[in-house]
Amino acid sequence: MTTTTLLYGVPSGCSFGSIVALEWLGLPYRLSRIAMPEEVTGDDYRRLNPVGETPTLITTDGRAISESMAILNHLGARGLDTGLAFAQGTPGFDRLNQMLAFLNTAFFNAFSPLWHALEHGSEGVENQVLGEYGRGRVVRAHALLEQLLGDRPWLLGDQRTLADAYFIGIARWTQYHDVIDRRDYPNLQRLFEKLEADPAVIFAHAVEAGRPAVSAGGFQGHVPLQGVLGEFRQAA
Ligand SMILES: N[C@@H](CCC(=O)N[C@@H](CS)C(=O)NCC(=O)O)C(=O)O
Repeated sequence: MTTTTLLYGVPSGCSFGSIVALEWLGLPYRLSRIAMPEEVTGDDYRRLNPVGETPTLITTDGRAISESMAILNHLGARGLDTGLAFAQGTPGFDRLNQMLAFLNTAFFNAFSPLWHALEHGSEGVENQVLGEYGRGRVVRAHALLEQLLGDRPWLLGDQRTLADAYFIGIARWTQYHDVIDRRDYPNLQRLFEKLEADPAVIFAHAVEAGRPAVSAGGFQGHVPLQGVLGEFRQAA
């Protein structure tokens, strides 16, 4: 039996949502900090996740799971009593999975052209085309999500779920890409502000920034990648 360990990416990885989820669920867990793009694309990290992306979760029985949706569904199944997730085969599960899938595809991918332009230092026409294409996709994704949320308190309605945890890790990317003013989407702005004031979100920001962080959940400290690899080999 190992302790659940989340390998999260800095700066500003989508793994942020999995940190918030772990805090909300109150499960005991450790974190392992992975620098992007250097460490995440290295041979050591790829032993855990051949795709070379964060997040990766090491489960209590020593398995490595990657892809945020798979990780969130795995964690959710371990905390059904919290109401943050639902049992597979129930309408709640389908609704949560549908929302996670929207966030993981339409919302997440809308930013891809903008990340590409920023990370590859695109210039001239290439930069302009990627910028306009990305802006259009981010606007559309925000408009759709604004409609899906409506005037309800959380993405799935009255109840906070892991979809809200995942949302906040992606929504904050507009700080890198100045393509929308979230105040044009008042429902999303309201949700964003509420989540930014949440102790688990404040904790995740502090962790990413390398500041002292106060866990309201079951955080048991950091472990270096080499430590995770050693344990992973032992469990295999
Ligand atoms: N489909 C994956 C996408 C994961 C992904 O793209 N992760 C990014 C950070 S948000 C990453 O690790 N990028 C590697 C890099 O920047 O080199 C998921 O949902 O977990």
